Amino acid sequence: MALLVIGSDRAASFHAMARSFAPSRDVRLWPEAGPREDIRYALAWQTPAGVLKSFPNLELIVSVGAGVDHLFRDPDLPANVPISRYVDPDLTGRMVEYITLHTLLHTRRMLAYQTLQREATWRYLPEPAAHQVRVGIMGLGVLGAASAQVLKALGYQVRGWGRSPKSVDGVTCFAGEAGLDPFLAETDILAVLLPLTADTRGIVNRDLLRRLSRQGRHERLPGPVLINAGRGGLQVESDILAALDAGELNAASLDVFEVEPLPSDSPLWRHPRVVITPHNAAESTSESIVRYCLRQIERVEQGLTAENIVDRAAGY
Ligand code: NDP
Ligand code: OXD
Repeated sequence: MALLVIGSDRAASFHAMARSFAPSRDVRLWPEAGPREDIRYALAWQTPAGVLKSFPNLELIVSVGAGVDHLFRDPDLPANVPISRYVDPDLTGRMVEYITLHTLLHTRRMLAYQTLQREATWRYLPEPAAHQVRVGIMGLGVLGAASAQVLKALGYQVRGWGRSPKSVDGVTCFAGEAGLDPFLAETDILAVLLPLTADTRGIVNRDLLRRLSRQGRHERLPGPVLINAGRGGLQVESDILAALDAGELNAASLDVFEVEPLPSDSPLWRHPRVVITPHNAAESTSESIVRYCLRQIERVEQGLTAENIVDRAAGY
């Protein structure tokens, strides 16, 4: 009944913590897996292709991340083993902070104030009140819905878009292909919290950015803003740069990139209206991840289903 920790740069620390939190449990660290048939559970992130399939008694994969696109890169990912993705209030809270911080940063014109500060210029800039700004959240799941509630409490007009119809208190909800255009047309600040799947890859492209609201382009909010904390594969970076330079997009806060770490020669680093963070919008602590994993294993051993099971067909 061993747990294997595999495929994360924090694997050694997960392994040590799991052993200390559950001293009676057999916890192994890849590649020291021991006899393959012993492995029942895996705590995994970017696993080498084909390895998980080689454990004949694997019963549960726990994803180190809330997103599971990294696991699906393995073409031999065992099809019949459930995947529990990491969902935790600590991670959710951090993402809510990130989305709120960057929404406020752009509506309160902080990039422009930083430029004025560098020039020692004392000047008032027109700023919209929260109630004048429409924030559209693409991906109204665990993280999107929690962010929506806090933005709503700050007074923003909040819209959300997802795959299936939703009802979220105080949020105007749109769904599916048919809902995308009306959603974008009412969005001044687009916050992207989608998973990366076959359907969402490259969705944040020039065409989509052009469909954002044009009403937001008045002196208090000079143009639409993009915040992406979902996955880099959702965005087309050359299109974001072109949209910024063409005035179709006023600014962007990006936490995730097509290639990570973001290469030092990417023009995004030096763009005056782009804020870059190194994929840490919602850092997940090792302790929370390990405790989550052990909880899921306990559930399985009690005959319960693990929580937050990934829908294989949908890819998230
Ligand atoms: P959830 O699975 O709870 O929510 C995903 C949302 O996206 C759902 O509302 C879902 O719709 C919607 N969605 C999925 N596919 C489509 C589609 N094709 N069209 C429209 N909507 C779609 O995920 P979380 O909120 O927990 O996490 C979202 C993502 O955030 C993760 O997948 C991960 O990539 C990223 N992330 C980034 C972090 C960072 O530090 N930058 C940290 C943690 C996560 P529906 O409601 O209908 O299912
Ligand atoms: C995640 C992440 O998916 O950190 O949890 O990106």
